[in-house]
Amino acid sequence: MKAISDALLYGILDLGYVELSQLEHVTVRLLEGGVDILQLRAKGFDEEVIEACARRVVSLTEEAGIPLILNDHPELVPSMGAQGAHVGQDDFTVADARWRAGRALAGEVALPLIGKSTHSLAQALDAVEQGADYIGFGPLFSTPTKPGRPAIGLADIAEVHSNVSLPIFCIGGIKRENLEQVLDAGAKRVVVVSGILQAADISGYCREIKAELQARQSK
Ligand code: TZP
Ligand code: MG
Repeated sequence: MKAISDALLYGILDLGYVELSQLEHVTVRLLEGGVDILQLRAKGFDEEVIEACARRVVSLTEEAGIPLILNDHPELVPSMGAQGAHVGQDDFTVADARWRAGRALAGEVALPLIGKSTHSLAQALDAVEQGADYIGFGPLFSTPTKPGRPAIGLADIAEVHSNVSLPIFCIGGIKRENLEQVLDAGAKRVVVVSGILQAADISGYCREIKAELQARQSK
């Protein structure tokens, strides 16, 4: 299983953009495109639907050797065979999410990954204190994927990277067209949702972003 420290491109299977009937098809395209970690994000869907979706996707991510993260539902992590959960500022604390996600199944000790959304340097430092495994940092740009959440801009990206040694995934309105600007501001890893999911060629779009992230890393 790929380590979070090796992840550059974080993909999200967001049911706001992906039809339920297309779940496997889109997952395969994302995996072909080289996403290093995949989150299932199903805002407003019932737990039963989320469970059913996770079941459909987990064998694909497992085969690709990348972690599957559930948005908002840490308690489903063990039964779904997912690798972790992602929580927002208004959700569970990291410790609570970890406890819910880590309940042992049949005597096995699970080691869930817990990610936290952060919208400022102060929140990023707090997520470190809370023991998060990685953070999301954004939204850099305003985005219809996260309505009502104001853009934080690019100015704090360098500072958060100087002060936080956890993997930091910049997020929010990132597209192929503005990736260079985001990387110039100091980002190393990104989450791209609508840019990827609305692309005509999902795997090609991912591959281009991944290549740019890798090229920067080796500079
Ligand atoms: N959290 C902060 S911005 C965002 C989330 C979930 C949405 C990012 O989506 P997109 O479509 O890449 O702007
Ligand atoms: Mg949440």
